[in-house]
Amino acid sequence: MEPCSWRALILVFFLLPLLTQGRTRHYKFNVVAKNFTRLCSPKSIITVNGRFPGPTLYAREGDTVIVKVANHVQENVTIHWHGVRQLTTGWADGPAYVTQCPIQPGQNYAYNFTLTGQRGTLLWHAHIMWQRATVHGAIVILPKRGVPYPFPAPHKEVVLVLAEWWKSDVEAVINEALQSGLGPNVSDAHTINGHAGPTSGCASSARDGFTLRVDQRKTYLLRIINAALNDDLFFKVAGHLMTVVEVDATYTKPFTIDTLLIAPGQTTNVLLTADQGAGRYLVTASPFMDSPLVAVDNSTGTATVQYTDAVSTSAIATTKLPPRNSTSLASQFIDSLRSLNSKQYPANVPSTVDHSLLFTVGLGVNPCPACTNGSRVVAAMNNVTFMMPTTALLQAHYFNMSGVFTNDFPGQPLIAFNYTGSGPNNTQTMNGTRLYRLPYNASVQLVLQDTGIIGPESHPIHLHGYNFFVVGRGVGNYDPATSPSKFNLVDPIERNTMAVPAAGWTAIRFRADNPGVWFLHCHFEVHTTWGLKMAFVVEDGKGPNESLQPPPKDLPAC
Ligand SMILES: *[C@@H]1O[C@H](CO)[C@@H](O)[C@H](O)[C@H]1NC(C)=O
Ligand SMILES: *[C@@H]1O[C@H](CO)[C@@H](O)[C@H](O)[C@H]1NC(C)=O
Ligand SMILES: *[C@@H]1O[C@H](CO)[C@@H](O)[C@H](O)[C@H]1NC(C)=O
Ligand SMILES: *[C@@H]1O[C@H](CO)[C@@H](O)[C@H](O)[C@H]1NC(C)=O
Ligand SMILES: *[C@@H]1O[C@H](CO)[C@@H](O)[C@H](O)[C@H]1NC(C)=O
Ligand SMILES: *[C@@H]1O[C@H](CO)[C@@H](O)[C@H](O)[C@H]1NC(C)=O
Ligand SMILES: *[C@@H]1O[C@H](CO)[C@@H](O)[C@H](O)[C@H]1NC(C)=O
Ligand SMILES: *[C@@H]1O[C@H](CO)[C@@H](O)[C@H](O)[C@H]1NC(C)=O
Ligand SMILES: *[C@@H]1O[C@H](CO)[C@@H](O)[C@H](O)[C@H]1NC(C)=O
Ligand SMILES: *[C@@H]1O[C@H](CO)[C@@H](O)[C@H](O)[C@H]1NC(C)=O
Ligand SMILES: *[C@@H]1O[C@H](CO)[C@@H](O)[C@H](O)[C@H]1NC(C)=O
Ligand SMILES: *[C@@H]1O[C@H](CO)[C@@H](O)[C@H](O)[C@H]1NC(C)=O
Ligand SMILES: [Cu+2]
Repeated sequence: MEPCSWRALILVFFLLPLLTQGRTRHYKFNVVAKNFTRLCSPKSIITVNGRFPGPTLYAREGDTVIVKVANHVQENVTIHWHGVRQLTTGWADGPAYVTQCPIQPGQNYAYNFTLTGQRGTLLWHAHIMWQRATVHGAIVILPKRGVPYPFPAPHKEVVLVLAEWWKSDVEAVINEALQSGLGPNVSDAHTINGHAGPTSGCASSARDGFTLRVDQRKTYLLRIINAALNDDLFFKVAGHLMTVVEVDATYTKPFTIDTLLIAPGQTTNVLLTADQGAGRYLVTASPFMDSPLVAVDNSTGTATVQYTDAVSTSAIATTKLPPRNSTSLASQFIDSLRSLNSKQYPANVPSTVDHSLLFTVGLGVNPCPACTNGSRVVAAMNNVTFMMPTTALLQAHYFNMSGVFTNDFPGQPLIAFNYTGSGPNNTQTMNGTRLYRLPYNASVQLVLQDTGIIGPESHPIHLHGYNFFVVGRGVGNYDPATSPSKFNLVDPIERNTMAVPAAGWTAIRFRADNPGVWFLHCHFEVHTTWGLKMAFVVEDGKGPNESLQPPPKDLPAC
């Protein structure tokens, strides 16, 4: 053979696959305690590498990521890569007792996964107890090398992590609530990149706060993440509009707004052009809560957009905060979201449905003689308050262990009632570790229906291992006879976390093409703790790459 053909062969069989397959990125996450003094009431917090928020994980679509997590604290730890599909690698997903036993003090575990078919912003966070309050950070997945964004290239990219800060230890907060049977204390501050901002009452100094420096007329890509535990947040930049281009690592049809809404676990990428006069502009993160019964942290987290030519002592331009109960503003934002649905990034919405499910989501009240009111607030899906097992569900599934879970999670409510009305007189729930089984590649339609038990409330529901399409949404009770006629099966938004509206419903569709055990839960941590969670078991397929991989050798044991 001619030497040049050899070279061509080397290119085709060796170099090209290397270029397109993506590289392997190694990260080391040391979970350590840190005395944190920047915010009000200095305290010891659990962090990754001593940082709050934690380090940003950068990769490209197609890359394999290996994160070695070493637990140097006294608590059990797990890390979840929120929104990463984890195709056949459920062992690396992270929720404690769902896909793995915890990494115990002194132990290590290497999370090993490949970023397939996703690009954009996601987040990682601890997935055990309330640890994710301080153990979280961004995941930035850049497009494959040479592939442009489907929007004008920004001058710079900036990660903005929104979170909640408690003066007390967070585990003490939830433990106190579990003892009393009542709701936990609300947080004391909202933060932006680990700062509460000068006006928050929770800052270390009058000059505290994250500052985003911008050049006039330049455009910035803001990668906004809501890492808060229990609060939906409105986000604004005084005097500026934002163009939404991506949510949960899927591209959207661009639309322009002055206020965006972001629920815990969601991410939103926006383009912001510095098109105002040189100056300083306030950035705000303030709560959205349209259920009057629910206590919420009313504080506003703030940051500053500062033009390079602005005088750093100049007055800051402020903005009118959205009312915390503004359902209309929230709905307007959610209704504006559409998948990009281009030739390159199509919306592959399942057009037929094999499993049509309706799950109620909401609260309940169970007897508790030792509690303050003789009862405790719990939460449930289809009236099942999920009990965490002491063996990981994925292990139990893979090794055919009996006695850990049952396969009888109800696909429909066992008792139908006026879900958004004053509700059943009996508000008790049942305990269970019940899962719902799906054959490989089944197409699923799931309607999540809020209940008015105790009071209606919005719930940001997150599905692990999948993206889903939000095909419909409405107020009141879902009506199988009339509601589907309004579904959008063309360009619905594709994401991994979406809010079920208070006293309303949301319908999602997905194809069960990822074998494993996948957690579905409210991303308000208080509701997850109370039992608003369940899991799907997705069986293996018959073809190559359609089976769950064997567990890694260093998978922690219980
Ligand atoms: C935090 O401060 C306390 C009291 O000063 C000290 O005992 C502890 O060792 C410090 N912890 C860390 C992780 O630095
Ligand atoms: C990560 O997973 C891949 C594919 O499953 C495997 O080939 C590789 O050896 C793993 N790497 C480590 C460090 O475990
Ligand atoms: C919760 O708030 C109450 C009332 O302010 C306070 O007495 C209690 O100590 C707080 N609990 C924790 C764990 O911070
Ligand atoms: C927050 O604001 C609402 C509405 O103004 C009010 O009803 C509520 O009591 C406030 N909550 C707290 C914890 O301050
Ligand atoms: C929102 O709360 C304010 C009081 O804080 C109240 O006047 C207003 O009616 C509420 N709006 C809605 C839509 O509930
Ligand atoms: C618990 O009791 C208090 C008064 O003791 C009452 O205000 C509150 O509504 C009760 N909460 C629930 C959830 O029953
Ligand atoms: C579990 O059961 C399935 C079906 O009976 C079988 O194919 C599989 O090999 C079993 N797995 C283990 C680890 O025993
Ligand atoms: C359900 O309850 C709501 C709120 O009370 C009420 O407006 C509605 O008419 C009820 N629906 C039915 C079918 O009874
Ligand atoms: C609840 O109890 C009331 C009073 O006993 C009764 O009128 C009503 O029909 C009951 N509602 C339901 C949904 O059972
Ligand atoms: C929920 O389960 C409890 C306990 O089994 C039962 O008493 C109650 O009627 C059920 N409620 C609904 C709405 O299914
Ligand atoms: C349900 O589980 C809780 C928490 O483990 C327990 O306190 C309660 O007694 C259980 N309820 C029933 C009806 O088994
Ligand atoms: C840590 O996890 C192990 C394994 O599940 C469990 O036995 C132990 O009780 C946990 N420790 C704490 C402090 O929760
Ligand atoms: Cu919830």
